[in-house]
Amino acid sequence: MKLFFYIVYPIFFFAMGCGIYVAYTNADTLVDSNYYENSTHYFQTKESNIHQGSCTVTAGQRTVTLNIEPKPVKHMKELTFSVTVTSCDKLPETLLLDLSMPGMQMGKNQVTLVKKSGCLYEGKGIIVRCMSGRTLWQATVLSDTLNNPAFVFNVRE
Ligand SMILES: [Cu+2]
Repeated sequence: MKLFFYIVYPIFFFAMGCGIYVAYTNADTLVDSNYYENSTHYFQTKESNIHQGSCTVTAGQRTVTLNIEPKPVKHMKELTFSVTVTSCDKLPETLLLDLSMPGMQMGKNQVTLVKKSGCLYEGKGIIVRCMSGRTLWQATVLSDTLNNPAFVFNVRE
């Protein structure tokens, strides 16, 4: 009987050791290394009230502010999108603003924002009316330097 435990115990601990080893080596694929960064980004993309004023998100040391005129922001109307970045050093003369619907595949809709003065970028575009009746849209500044800041807002009738 004693001999039986002498054999079973090493096998048991070996199996446990293997389990811990596998858990450690797989840990990186299960949990994002920038988990905290991603979660803060999530809170940044909560809905903003674009109808009252501009919306600001922070991107590292910079802040990115989106404004859409005229207000309230409506579908099928020519809109002026302005993005102000502080500070805007090392940024190109144009930025792309991607208009999409969260969780929905819409046609590609991108507005080219041209640097007007200082750190202000401006461009014109149209937000189409969605067949589903949903009005939640997301405007994303496509810039790796800025960590692709996104603004989520509801478009009015
Ligand atoms: Cu849609």
